[in-house]
Order: sequence, then structure tokens, then C-alpha cells
Amino acid sequence: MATGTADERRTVYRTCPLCEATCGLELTVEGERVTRVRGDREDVLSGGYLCPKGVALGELHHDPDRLRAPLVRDGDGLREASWEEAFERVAAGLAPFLAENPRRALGIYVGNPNVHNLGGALFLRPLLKALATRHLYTASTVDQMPKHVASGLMFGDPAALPVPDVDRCDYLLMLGANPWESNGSLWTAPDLPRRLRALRRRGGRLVVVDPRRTRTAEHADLHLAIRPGSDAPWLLALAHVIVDEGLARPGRLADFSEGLDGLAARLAAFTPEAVAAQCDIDAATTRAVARELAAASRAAVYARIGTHANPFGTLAAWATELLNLLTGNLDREGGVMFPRAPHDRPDDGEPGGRGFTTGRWRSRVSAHPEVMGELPVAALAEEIETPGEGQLRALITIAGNPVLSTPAGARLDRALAGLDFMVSVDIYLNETTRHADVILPPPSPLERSHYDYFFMRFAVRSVANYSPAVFASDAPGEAAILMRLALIARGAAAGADPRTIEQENLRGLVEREVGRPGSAIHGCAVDDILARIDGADACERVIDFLLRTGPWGDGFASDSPGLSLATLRAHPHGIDFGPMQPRLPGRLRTPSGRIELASALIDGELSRARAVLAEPSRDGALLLIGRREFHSNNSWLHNLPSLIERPERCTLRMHAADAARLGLADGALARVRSAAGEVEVPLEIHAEMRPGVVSLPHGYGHRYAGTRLARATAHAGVSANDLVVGSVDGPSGNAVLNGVPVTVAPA
Ligand SMILES: Nc1nc2c(c(=O)[nH]1)N[C@H]1C(S)=C(S)[C@@H](COP(=O)(O)OP(=O)(O)OC[C@H]3O[C@@H](n4cnc5c(=O)[nH]c(N)nc54)[C@H](O)[C@@H]3O)O[C@H]1N2
Ligand SMILES: Nc1nc2c(c(=O)[nH]1)N[C@H]1C(S)=C(S)[C@@H](COP(=O)(O)OP(=O)(O)OC[C@H]3O[C@@H](n4cnc5c(=O)[nH]c(N)nc54)[C@H](O)[C@@H]3O)O[C@H]1N2
Ligand code: SF4
Ligand SMILES: [Mo]
Repeated sequence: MATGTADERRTVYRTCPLCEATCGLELTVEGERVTRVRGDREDVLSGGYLCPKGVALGELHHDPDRLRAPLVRDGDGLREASWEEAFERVAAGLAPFLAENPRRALGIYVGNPNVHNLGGALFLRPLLKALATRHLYTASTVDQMPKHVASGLMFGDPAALPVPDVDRCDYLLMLGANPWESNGSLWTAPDLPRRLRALRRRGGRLVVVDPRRTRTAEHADLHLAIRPGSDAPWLLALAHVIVDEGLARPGRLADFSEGLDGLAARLAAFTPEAVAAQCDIDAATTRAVARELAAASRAAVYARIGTHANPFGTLAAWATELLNLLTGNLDREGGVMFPRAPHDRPDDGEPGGRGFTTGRWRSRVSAHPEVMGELPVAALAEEIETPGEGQLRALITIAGNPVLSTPAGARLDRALAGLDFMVSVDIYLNETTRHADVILPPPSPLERSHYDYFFMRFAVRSVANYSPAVFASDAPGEAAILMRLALIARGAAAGADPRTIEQENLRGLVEREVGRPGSAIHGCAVDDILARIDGADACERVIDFLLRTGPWGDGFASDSPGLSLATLRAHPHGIDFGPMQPRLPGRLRTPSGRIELASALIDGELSRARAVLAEPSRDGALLLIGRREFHSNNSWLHNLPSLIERPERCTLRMHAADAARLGLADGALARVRSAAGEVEVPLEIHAEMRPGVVSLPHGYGHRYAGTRLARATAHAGVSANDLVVGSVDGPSGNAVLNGVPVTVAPA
């Protein structure tokens, strides 16, 4: 890392931390300014691809509204303060809630950017442990929790998420995902448009299931405009056809799968004919897709947020992997596979483990089951509002903006205003953090080093890439802030050294590894290894250790050419360790050591889905769905000029026939109402919509006083989440963000 004089010009390479694609960027830096951002053509995974958000990384760093110093509340306003004063205020504010045993009035909300920076990825865990609260809420329950539950049940590990092996695949059935705009999710494959075009060019077929004719759907061989919320029965109908017509070919997977025998009976009700009205897909088409999928040599079924943020999200996620299994495409080249990151531990030992359970405790007000230690963020407002023992009175938010990004945002905004104490770790004073008593801002993404800890675990090739910080910063980094908070939560004296947490953490990692029989450092002296770990800060040291003891590591052998942080420093475009390899059955952590298809939870969901099939289909109500935009990222990049100063984008898209019926003209102001609230927004008649479905992007609604977001406020838009009611998918607690019934009228 270097700081330069105004005339010094340098080129730096860096992994973009803004989304899951992890593109390699080439930055030109003149003195203290980023003057150009391009794709790094030599990056081993992205090969030069980038999107407008990556280009705006310099604008994010230079944004005058981005916080550079802590803010503390004085009366009604927030003023700048020193870090010491800010931490003292946090310690004093949290003290009464930390004194309670057990801690029932203190909670934490963890937002999405935590998975895009090393501090959050590595040091949130010690903080959560020190807080010892059951009030844990995260962005996972407005996103992918159903996928974790399905993997937990089937593979015994909620983190075992297979990804499509897109570069070797011949048939891709994609539901509820729009990688042309989102750049892929739980699937790290930069430049998916190029990869999907290549799939079709080699004779493969792309089928897209989405109520909207998205840009991804435009590039498909077949687009099916399904009715929102009905993916689960449709996927079950595909499975039904495959089983019923004797097309199932699980191959080697059958040797370690449990519950294949009972499938025919469990799927019997879900015939293509029975689901046709609910899904709006005719039976002949469903049968044809099932037969194509079964016949394809190397196929993958991939379903994302459009299918998960739904009333049957978990069942849809389960049915997705069931189809991959039935067609023999799970864990097969060109199908869906479990990636392996260079910092992962190997699958040594026998398959099997403790398995996965949910509901070890329940939320206080609505009795939602705990899932992965979390409660649904859709229940956060009611936990703050509802009096009684265990009422949530103090909240920590870390890199989250739930007022705009989670259901019934306006209600949550009012609830946050009533808290006794709130602290936010965030780079902006925004709709959520304006309620905080203290805001602790970590440095910008360019002031920290980066290794993509989470998304290397979803990458279609095993890749390692490390980026040093571009600019120096004297302020505490994200990891240091989280460690200070952890110390406060433990009741350590103010001013205690955060390195205590770091040292404990690293020693714990080393102790576990020297005790693991398959490890290259099995039996080594812990202190000897600790002394040899490399890295400029707490995060780098963890990464160096994990890389060196990972599948391609040097194992701390001085003569080994294997991987370490030092090797990555010498390879600024990354190192590619090749395509994904089969990992089953070794990856399985179920009690039986086998893929488990039968479970009471899924049986319950199947009955619930059968009951819906029997109901007459409701018509009339318009169903609201979302829309991710290429130039945006949830709620928080709207303050950057190149991303926001564009033609109006926060519009309600509607099919022409619905608009005509409702007497709405293109561009007119429409009043949209749901059971949760009401917004007024310009109407856009759009050919991508199907009748009966309207779409509004989420993340807008920058209408609140007391924020510091000049540009975003000038392009405020309305929040889709003021309309989202807050019902959840039962098994996962994931919010239902799609298919919300609304009425629309001229404003
Ligand atoms: N209706 C509807 N709602 C949705 C969705 C949808 O499809 N439809 N999508 C959902 C999804 S998938 C997600 S992931 C959630 C996201 O939900 P959240 O994570 O709660 O919200 P974001 O809008 O991503 O806000 C991120 C926050 O992190 C801050 N931030 C950015 N970088 C950093 C950093 O490096 N460190 C720290 N400490 N803070 C940082 C930003 O200023 C912002 O306050 O939204 C969900 N909401
Ligand atoms: N440009 C940009 N990129 C992003 C983000 C962003 O905000 N902007 N957010 C990032 C985050 S946090 C995430 S989680 C990922 C998400 O990445 P994706 O999962 O690809 O998400 P979306 O682009 O929202 O695509 C979801 C699609 O589901 C469709 N849909 C809605 N309801 C239904 C339904 O009931 N059934 C089916 N089959 N489809 C439905 C929508 O029309 C939409 O096209 O994107 C990430 N990348
Ligand atoms: S696609 Fe994602 S990773 Fe790539 S430049 Fe855009 S935001 Fe960054
Ligand atoms: Mo997300």
C-alpha cells in the first residue's frame, strides 16, 4: 500500500467487493484520486469483465457524504466525535443491556456487505459470541435462507450450496434469477452473459422461468412467464414427470441417497395438469421441459431469489436439488457442483455429521423457529414494538439498511425510533443509521485489503486472488471495530486492546488445525506456527493461515511452492486451480452420511402445497414483484453520480392490458396499495410484464429527514418494501418479497 504525491500515477489491481461476481479491476490512481477503473483483462476468473458499479468504486471512495469520522447523538442531532468518545458512548449505552442475564433486550442486525469484506467475514463471529443474544437478524432472511434450509436437510450442511457448472453445461433451467442485471447470486461466475451465450453457441439450451421477460429471458431459448409464487409446485411437477415416466437416472448418487423409493407417492398430487392453473404453464409445456431436462447429457437446475423470497421458498429450493439429483446432475461435471475454495478445509474422514436442525428456540411474538441461530428480520419490528419480557430495546446494526431493504420498512422505521439505544457500523448516515446514537464508520473499500472469503466458495473455478489496500487509513478498520465491540460486549475495560480477540481467534484456528489428522501441520507446535504466519493485519493473518493449510497450501513447509499470502501478492491477477471437482459423498454431513430426501419438515410443506393446489385460483388481484437494476445495489449506491443520475428508474412496470383496464397512461402517477401501505409512483407500461403482475425495484425511498445522502435524496423514488407485508416462508423464516397482492389506481 502506498500513498502518493499529486503527480504520482500508479496502476493497481483489485477484486471488486460490490457483488458476488468478484471481477478483477484495474485502477489508475493519481496521487490520492482514482482517475480510471477498467476490467483487468488478465484476471484469471473475470478476464476483463466489469459493470457500471465497479466503474463507480472511485466515486464511492471520494463520495463527500461517506462518513470519515464517528457520529454521536447530542440531543436530536448527530455530531462528529473522536473514536475514543464514540466507543465510550457505545460502552455506556449498551451497559444496562449487557448487564442483563440472559441478555434478552439487546439485538443485532447484520446486513449484506458483511459478506463482501474480510472484517465482517472473519470477525463478526467473535462479536456474536460475545453478545450472546438470541435476537440475531440478518439479510439472509430477505434473501437465500430457504436454500440453506434445503441444503441442511438434504446434505446435512446449510453451507453446502451447489452451483451450476456453467462452462461445461448443455442445458440450464434457470428460475427467479436475472444474472444479466444481477451478475449472478450464490454462483460466482463473472460475465455470465458471455458464459450463457457460449452455452447456447455450443448447442446447449437455456430455459428461463420468470414472471418478467427480463434481459436474461430475452437471451433464452424458452421463456416461461410463471405466476409469481408458484415455482415450488411447478418444480415438483417436473420431478413428478421424471419419476412417473421412468426418466430418473440418479446413477452413482443412488448409492448414497435415502428416500428415493418413497418419492412417487410424495409427488403424486403434483401432476403437470394439477399445477397448470396455479403456475399459468400448460401441462404439455411442463412435460416437454421435464423430458428435455431428463434427456440432456449435462444439465443444471438453478433457482434464486425470485423463487426463495416466496411463500414456498424452502420447498422450491428442495425441489431444485431434487431435480439435479434425479437427473444424475448433482456433483457431476456440467451439472451442479460443490465448489472448493483455496481457504477451505478438505473433506477428509467419512461422510456424515450432526446434521441440521431448526427451531432450537422461537421468536417471542410470533413463535418463528430459529434457523442457523437467526430469527426472521420480518419479525424485527414486532419484537421492538411489543411490550413484555424480552422486548428488544437496544440494537446494533452492522452494514445494513433494513428500513429500505426489509419488509414493512416504514413500520420498522417507527420502531427503530422507539429504541432506547442503537449503534450502527456503517459508511453512511442513511434511512436506518439516522436512528443510531452512535455511528462507527469503517474505512472505504479501497482502504482495506481484500480476499473474497465468501464468494470464492461459490466460484465455478477454484481461484485465489488477493488485493492490498489502495489507500492508507489511520482509522480503525472494520475488523478492529468489530473486535472493540466484542470486547465491550464481554465487559472488558474501555480501551482494552482488540488484539486480544485476534490472538484468541488465530490461536483457536491453529489449535484446531494441528489437531486435524489429515492436516499438513498435524502435530506441529502451535506457537511455532503462530510465529510464522504472515500478514499486515488481523484479517490477512487469518487468510495466510487458511491458504497455507488449505488444499493448495504450502503447509508451512519452507521448501514448498504451495499457496500462501506471499504467493498471491506476487500474482495480482489471481491464481486459477482449475474447474470444480466432484465432492460427494465426502461433502455430506447428514447423520446417515447419505443424501436425505425424507424429512418431516418437507413433508409438512408438501401437504401445505397440496392444499393450495386444491384451492380455486384467486384472480383479479395484481401481484407485485421486484426488479434488480444493473446500476444499483440494494439500497446503498444511490448517492454516486454515475449510478443515479440517469432516466427515472423507480417506476411501476405494468402490462398494457392492465393499464388500459385501470385507466392508467404511461408516465401517469399511480397509487399502489397493499395490506402494508401505500406509495405513489410513475407508471411505465412495459412489454416485459405479463398481465396480472406489476414490478417495482427495491432499495429506493430516500425520503427520510436527517440522512446525509444528497444525491440519493434528490432521486428519492419510493420503497417497494413499504408495500411488502412481512409474511414468511415457514421453515426458513425468509420474507415473502414477491407476489404481494396490490391494487393500483390513478393517483
Ligand atoms: N423488496 C425487496 N427487498 C429486498 C430484496 C428484494 O429483492 N426485494 N433483496 C434483498 C436482498 S437479496 C438483500 S441482500 C438485502 C440487503 O439488505 P441490507 O444489507 O440490510 O441492505 P443494503 O441496502 O444492502 O444496505 C447495506 C448497508 O451497508 C452499508 N455499507 C456498505 N459497505 C459497507 C462496508 O464496507 N462496511 C459497513 N460497515 N457498512 C457498509 C451501506 O451504507 C448500507 O447501509 O435486501 C433485501 N431486500
Ligand atoms: N445490479 C445489481 N446486482 C446485484 C444486486 C443489485 O441490487 N443490483 N443485488 C445483489 C444481491 S444482494 C443478490 S441476493 C443478487 C440476487 O440476484 P438474482 O437472484 O439474480 O436476483 P434478481 O435480479 O432480483 O432476479 C430475480 C428474478 O426473479 C423474478 N421473480 C420474481 N418473483 C418470481 C417468482 O415468483 N418466480 C420466479 N420464477 N421468478 C420470480 C424477478 O422478475 C427477477 O427477474 O444480486 C446481487 N447483484
Ligand atoms: S459485476 Fe459485480 S464484481 Fe463485477 S464490477 Fe460489477 S459490481 Fe463489481
Ligand atoms: Mo442479497
